[in-house]
Amino acid sequence: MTTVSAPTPLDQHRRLVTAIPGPRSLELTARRAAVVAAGVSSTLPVYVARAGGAILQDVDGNQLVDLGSGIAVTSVGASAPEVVAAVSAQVADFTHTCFMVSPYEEYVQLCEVLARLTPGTHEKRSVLVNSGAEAVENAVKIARRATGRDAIVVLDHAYHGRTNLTMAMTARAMPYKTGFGPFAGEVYRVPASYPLRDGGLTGEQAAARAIDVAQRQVGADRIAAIVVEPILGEGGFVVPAAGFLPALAAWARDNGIVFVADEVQTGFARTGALFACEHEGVVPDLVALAKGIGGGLPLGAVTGRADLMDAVHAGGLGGTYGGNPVACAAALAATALYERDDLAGAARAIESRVKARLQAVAADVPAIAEVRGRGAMLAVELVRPGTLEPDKEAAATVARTCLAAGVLVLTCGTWGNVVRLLPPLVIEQELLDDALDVLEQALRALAA
Ligand code: PLZ
Repeated sequence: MTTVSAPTPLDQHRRLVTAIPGPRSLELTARRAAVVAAGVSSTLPVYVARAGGAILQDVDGNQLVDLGSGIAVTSVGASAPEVVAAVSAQVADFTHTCFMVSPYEEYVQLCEVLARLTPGTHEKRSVLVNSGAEAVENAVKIARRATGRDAIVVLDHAYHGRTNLTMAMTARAMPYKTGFGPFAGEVYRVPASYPLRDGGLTGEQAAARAIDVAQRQVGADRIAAIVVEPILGEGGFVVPAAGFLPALAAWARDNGIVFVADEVQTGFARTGALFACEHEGVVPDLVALAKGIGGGLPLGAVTGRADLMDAVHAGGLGGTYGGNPVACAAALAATALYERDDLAGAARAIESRVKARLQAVAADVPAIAEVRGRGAMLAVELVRPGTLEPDKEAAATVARTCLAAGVLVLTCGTWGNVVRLLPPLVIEQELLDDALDVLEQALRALAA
C-alpha cells in the first residue's frame, strides 16, 4: 500500500474573522446563481475550504463548529486521518474496476464487517450501492423478489430519499415531492408513533393503530415489506414510544412481511448503539445503510437475512459504482473507528451532556415543546407557547442566530419546526460546550 502524509489537523476552535458570510463566500454565491440549478439549495451561505474533526473552515478563514456532520455522515469526524490515509492509499492502487466486471477484496471485506456489526447473529449477505435512497430501493426490490408480493408499507413522517420509488415512500410533499409525480405505486402509509403528538398512546397502541390501517387498506398477505426508520430522521428526530418497533416487527414476522430498518441516518453509533434497532432489541430482516458507513465517501448497503438476499437471481442487483473501492476503503477505516474508539459510548456521553443542558433551557423557554433524541441524534421541537402548534419561524431563527455566531445547526421535522443536532461523535467536550453556549443563547432569545 502507498503511504500518504496526513494533512495538518485543523485546530478545534470556533473563530470568526469576517461577517458570516464573508466576501469570498458572497462572491461564490453570486457565481453559483449563474450555473448551479436553483432547485439545489444550501443551509450554509458559506463555502467550505477545509474540514477537520468538528470544524469547518470556510473560504474566508472562518472556523465554524459543525453540529450537522453533513447530515449524519462524518460521524468519525471530518477528514478523519485514518479515513484520509485509507482513501489516499486506495486511490493510488486503483480507483475503479466495477465489482460486476472484475471484483476486488475490499468489497468482500466490507460485507464481512457488515455481517458482523449489524443486529442479529443469523447468516447475512450484503449488496453495496452508492446512497441511502439506492439502499432503500434495493431493500424493496429484494423484499418483493423474496416474497413475491408487491405492497410496501411506510410510516407517516418518513423520509427515504429522492428517487422515484423513495419519493413515494417519503411523507412530506414540500420540498421533496411537489410537482415531481407521478410516483411509484403500491406504497401505503400508516400512522407513526409520535409521543409528543399522540395524546398518550403507548408504543403497543401506536403499533396496533398502524397495523390496523395496513390490514384494512392493504391486507397483510399482499405486503412485501414494512420499511421503518427506528427514529424518524428528516421527519423530526421522533423517538417512537417504547414497544412500537418490537410490535411492528412481531406483526411482520407473523405475517411473512419483511421488516426493513432504514438505518441510513441512525446507523453506525449515531444513536448511542451501533444501530438504533438495538435500543429495543429488534433484529430487522434487512437493514438499509449509508451516511456514516463511509466516513464521508458516498456508499450505501443493504445487509440482511441470507435467505431473503439470496432469493434474488444472479445479476439482479448491482450498478456501475456500487461498492466503489475508494468508498469501500473509507468504510473499512470508518467502521474500524466506530469499534476501536467506542463511538457509540461517545454518542451516549454527548446525549447526557446536551440533554442536561437543553432540558434546563426548556424549563425557561415555553416555545420548547420537547427535547428529545438518542445519542448524538438530538433535537428541540419548537411550538407557539402553550400550544402544540409548530413554529417553523422559531426554528429558522435559532438556526440563523447560531450560524451568524459560527455554529452550524440544521432544522428538520414535518413542519420544519425542529432544531436538530448531529455533531461528529469525536467532537471535543470544550468545543461542544462552546457551541451549546451559542445554541442556548439563541433558544433563550425566543423567550425574551
Ligand atoms: N433514509 C432515513 O435520512 C437521507 C437527506 C437530505 P441519500 N437524509 C438526508 C435531503 O434533503 O436530501 C436519508 C435518510 C433516511 C434515506 C435517506 C436517503 O439517503 O444518501 O440522501 O440518498
